[in-house]
Amino acid sequence: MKDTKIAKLITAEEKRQREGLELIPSENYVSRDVLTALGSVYTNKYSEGYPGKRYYGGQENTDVVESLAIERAKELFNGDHANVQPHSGAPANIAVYQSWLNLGDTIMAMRLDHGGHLTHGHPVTSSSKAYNFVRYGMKDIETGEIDYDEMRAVALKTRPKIIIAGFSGYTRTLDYDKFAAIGEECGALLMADMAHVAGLIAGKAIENPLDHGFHVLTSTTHKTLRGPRGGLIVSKGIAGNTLKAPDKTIENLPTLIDREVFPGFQGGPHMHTVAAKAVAFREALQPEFQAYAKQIIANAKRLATSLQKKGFKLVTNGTDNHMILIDIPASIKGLNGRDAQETLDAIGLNANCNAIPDDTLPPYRPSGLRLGTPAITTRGLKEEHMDLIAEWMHTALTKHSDEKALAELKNTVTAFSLQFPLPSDI
Ligand code: DSN
Repeated sequence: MKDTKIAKLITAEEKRQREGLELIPSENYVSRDVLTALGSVYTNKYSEGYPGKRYYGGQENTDVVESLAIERAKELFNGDHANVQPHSGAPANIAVYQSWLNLGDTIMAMRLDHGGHLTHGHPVTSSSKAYNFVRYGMKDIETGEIDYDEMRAVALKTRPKIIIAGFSGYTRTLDYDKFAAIGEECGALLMADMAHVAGLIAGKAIENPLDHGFHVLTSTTHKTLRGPRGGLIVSKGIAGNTLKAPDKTIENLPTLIDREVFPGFQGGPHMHTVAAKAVAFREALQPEFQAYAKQIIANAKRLATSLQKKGFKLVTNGTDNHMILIDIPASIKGLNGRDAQETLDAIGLNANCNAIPDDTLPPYRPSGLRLGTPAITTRGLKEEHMDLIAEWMHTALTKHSDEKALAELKNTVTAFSLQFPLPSDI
């Protein structure tokens, strides 16, 4: 590479990733094939429109690439239709909102302080200004159980047009049948924002909302799903002519969504990313992906138990998925989530600070530390390694001002991590 500054920074980032362990639950390590597709000449091509209906010429290859990505996504998630063009999860969510709602309509989503995502109506986002958000949340923070009775009561009173199941900071299982029953009773579109758990669904380690009465799934493609950074929408319904505005019916969802992604919200798709999504979807269709998905959960459960044995207080007292949320002030006196993140960064364990329910600390220095096992599972770590990670975390956080102890731990983590190559190195 002629740009030596950037070349050095790529090498430095490869080293950082090889010598540490990625515990941020929304990150992963992609295969060499995904990187090859991302770095391909498809980045040179404009492809506004959809396969067979483009606004530029020269689409004989892009049409096949996008069609493969669509067919593989449908197969992975048991959908009637897939749109693989959203640039990420936020555009995917906005495209669904805009395809189904009028300005001012009501959406029901998880309380943000109980794990709901920014795009589910956080006051700082544009969707919060366009739509009216109502909430459901946990009945009991100790178990994480959702208060479905209250959810139903609020839904019947406010009549949301969309109910969203999904989160970026929740560690328990959602009961999709209960969501579907409430949605049916109040006539709402059922949308699952599965960004965090898409790989667990694709790997059949947890239930697929589309098999439980949901109408549409949105996702990113780079978390548990282990593809390039990007977005995805899979729905029920029948695709029709995108040039004509159809009635807002469930059957017409594919057409409504396609029109809203392009030209409604985005311009040209990023075809190099679409090619990399197709590669990742093929990988997720292989039997070994199911073993990976199950191992993510087994690792998360073991890590949760190991951390509890070391005295860490976990929000909901455990996990059913890939994610763990630690209440840091309740675990280590005098530390908050950001202190913990920075201390662990120093020894090569990367996690991220996160708010906990009813957090009294501000978002930049919240009480929680969010961990996840997708990336370390990709790397090949198993249950027994979780005990080591819990041990290192405990030592680092209890000796957080002991530079010598942290330097020794950094060496230990580096030596350990180098035994598990990145998939792109294999
Ligand atoms: N930023 C993602 C996460 O870390 O959960 C969600 O968009």
